[in-house]
Amino acid sequence: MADVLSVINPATEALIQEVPVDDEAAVAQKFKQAKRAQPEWAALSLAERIKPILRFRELLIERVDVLATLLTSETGKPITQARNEILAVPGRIDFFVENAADVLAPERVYCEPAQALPGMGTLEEVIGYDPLGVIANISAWNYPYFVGGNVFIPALLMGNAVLYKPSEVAALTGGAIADLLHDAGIPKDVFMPVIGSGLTGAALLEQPIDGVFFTGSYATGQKIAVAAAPKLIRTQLELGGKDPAYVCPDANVAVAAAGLADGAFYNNGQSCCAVERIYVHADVYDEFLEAFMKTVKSFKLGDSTDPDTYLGPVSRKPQLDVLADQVADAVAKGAALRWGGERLDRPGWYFAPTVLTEVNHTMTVMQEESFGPVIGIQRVASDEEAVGLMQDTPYGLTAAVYGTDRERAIAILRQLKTGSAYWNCCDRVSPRLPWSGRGHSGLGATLSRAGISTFLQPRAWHLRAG
Ligand code: TXE
Repeated sequence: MADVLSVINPATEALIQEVPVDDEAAVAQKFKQAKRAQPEWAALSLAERIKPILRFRELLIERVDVLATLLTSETGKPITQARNEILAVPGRIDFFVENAADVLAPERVYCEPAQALPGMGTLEEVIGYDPLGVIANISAWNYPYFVGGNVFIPALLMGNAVLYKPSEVAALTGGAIADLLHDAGIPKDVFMPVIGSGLTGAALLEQPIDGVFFTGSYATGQKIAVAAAPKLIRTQLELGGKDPAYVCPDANVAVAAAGLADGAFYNNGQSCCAVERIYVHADVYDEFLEAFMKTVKSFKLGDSTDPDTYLGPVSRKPQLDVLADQVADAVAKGAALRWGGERLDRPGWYFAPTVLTEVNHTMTVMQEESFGPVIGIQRVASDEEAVGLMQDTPYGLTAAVYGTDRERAIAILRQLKTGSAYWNCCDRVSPRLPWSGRGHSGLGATLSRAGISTFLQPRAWHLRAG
């Protein structure tokens, strides 16, 4: 394991900072501290645990400029999108705080009156809820505030201690999140950042943790599941997708084109629920393509620190080759390259926004997660053809249908195995709804009440009055 992580600015390729890495011994020590601190944290009242979380909420807003600048520097995320991400966290905190008491409340599910026999007083059956204990929160870099906060905020509210491993691509932001929580009053040993690459993540899984909540790729998710299996602990995996969208012949084409262009290219396509495949009915194909291209060409690409920039560099250098390979594979198999298609000749890891048409499912661009500013658009002759193609993936995170007929859209979406279904919208997450994937997109759910109760385990209380 290397001693330091080199944090590089994707927009300039300059070294920002070298960050010390937690080795096996440091990880073991952090686990010990968290294990010792957790019972005291769980013994506080919910109101006492809510207080520092609300202070964290305030600090996010107060320090948004500094935090957004840091996030932009290490991931290349355009500054306006970095601010949007941070300023959306308070809404999620509000949902968690408003629902925490209800989720935690014990439920009396049965009560038997006392009988006139010795030792046979009233019998009550009550379901109580205990925290899991010390959990590992292994996180991705693409939305560190969202994907981290979806775990550590409800986990802390429910009385768990959290060992938080930010991605190596967002290590400085991970440290900043930890500082913010500590400044807000979360005890240092109750929330501990664990800094490093996948090797540090693997070392964390060696510890006798009580649950692992992972966000990242399918490939790593499988490794996490294998490492966690013998421990028999709660294991939650929020993984990638190859999310499809279908434009019906009755769609409002202008709305569909603008929405899907944003869904495909926001955060440079580096969203788990980014639109990755578009199917368009032949009746509206030409009109859609024209409107879609117009929107894509209007996106401002450039310096991530400029508030008007919509497209910055990709966050990881190796992804440039993945994208170039997908484009080359598609073109070799007959796709038409309508726009972009290559790395830009400028400093930084910039890939031109890329639109491919005449694509089909023999091409990797329609099969494997692109996770970048590349989209394939395929013409289809019917709803049935669209459904068949949308289903042709091992992933199942989200799917979208654009059209004016609600029943038709819902009938299409019902046939797809996805955790989220969108009608006339896409690339959207709500704190009130469960965020989950089917198939290779993962296990378990964050957000919604299900995403709070997942940090608890039920206990059956059989209480007989003496
Ligand atoms: O993932 P990686 P990335 C998905 C998104 C894409 C991926 C991108 O669709 O597929 O995440 O994130 C650590 N043992 N989602 O590139 O490489 C690693 O250090 C333990 C889904 O970061 O899998 C990092 O902290 N840990 C989503 C984390 O795992 C290990 C929302 C993820 O790394 C490890 C956002 C190991 N052996 C992104 N190897 C959703 N569905 O909600 C690596 N890591």
